Amino acid sequence: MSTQYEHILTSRPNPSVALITLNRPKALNALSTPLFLELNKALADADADQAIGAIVLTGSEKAFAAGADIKEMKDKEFSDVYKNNFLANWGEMSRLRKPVIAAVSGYALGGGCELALMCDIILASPTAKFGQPEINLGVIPGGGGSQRLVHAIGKSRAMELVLTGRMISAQEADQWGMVSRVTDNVLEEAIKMATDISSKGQIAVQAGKEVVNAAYELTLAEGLRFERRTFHGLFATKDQKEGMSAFAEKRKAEFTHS
Ligand code: CO8
Repeated sequence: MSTQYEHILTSRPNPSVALITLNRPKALNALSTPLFLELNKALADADADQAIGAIVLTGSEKAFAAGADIKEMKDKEFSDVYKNNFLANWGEMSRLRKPVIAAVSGYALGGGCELALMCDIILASPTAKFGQPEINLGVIPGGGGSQRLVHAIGKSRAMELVLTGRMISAQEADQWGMVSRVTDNVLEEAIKMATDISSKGQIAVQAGKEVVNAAYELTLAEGLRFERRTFHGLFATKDQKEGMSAFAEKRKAEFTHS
């Protein structure tokens, strides 16, 4: 993780956790194409690094990200965005196999809210504000918000956010089930959670992520079958033998991710 970036910061709070911080403070971390190219590279590197078990994505105190960069978008024409498939590579996050935890403080608006929704777990600080204000710009969400919000908070609430552009507080997002929880030390808690996840067998963690995400795509019967087959498959791993033996022998499991 030694690559130098202009729009993000990368670090390792500990050897098993990658921390990526969006870093365009003057623009409230507005998401631009150059920022996404860097973010995609940092995410792919962390995903490929065998020592890393989980990734934390955060912004600043004031903004996780205040949306796609409106100044970059404002003069684009249909022919540009269609021909160049604008935003198509902004969703790389959802192809990662390792879990990503969003630690959200301040504004998570438009593409910022959608980026948080692409993560596997969202932790929010009490200052977090979520919203899809694209309607005020004459457009609609373009990074998955209209779809992922329906799954996360239901149609009526998703429709309200998309059609009014209203911002909701961390507390409301919590009540609506959009975030895992609200916590004062959001980054610290996210790193702690990522460290905890990294201490599990990574094959089981990746399988857990895969089966939960399958619920978005499959019918209940297909999802249950996929979960059971994946569960069966884990009996081929050393981590299953170690985890269950350790329980029986009343000791802590030493997973080898194999
Ligand atoms: N794009 C570009 N610049 C921005 C953005 C943005 N989204 N948000 C803030 N900035 C800039 C401001 O222009 C300002 O720059 P400058 O100092 O040069 O004038 C600086 O950040 C600080 O912003 P403000 O002065 O406005 O700060 P305030 O504290 O007064 O207000 C707000 C904060 C309420 C967050 C306000 O900045 C705001 O409303 N921002 C725009 C929010 C928005 O509409 N977001 C949706 C954008 S459209 C979108 O996201 C489409 C999604 C596409 C898919 C993405 C896939 C992941």
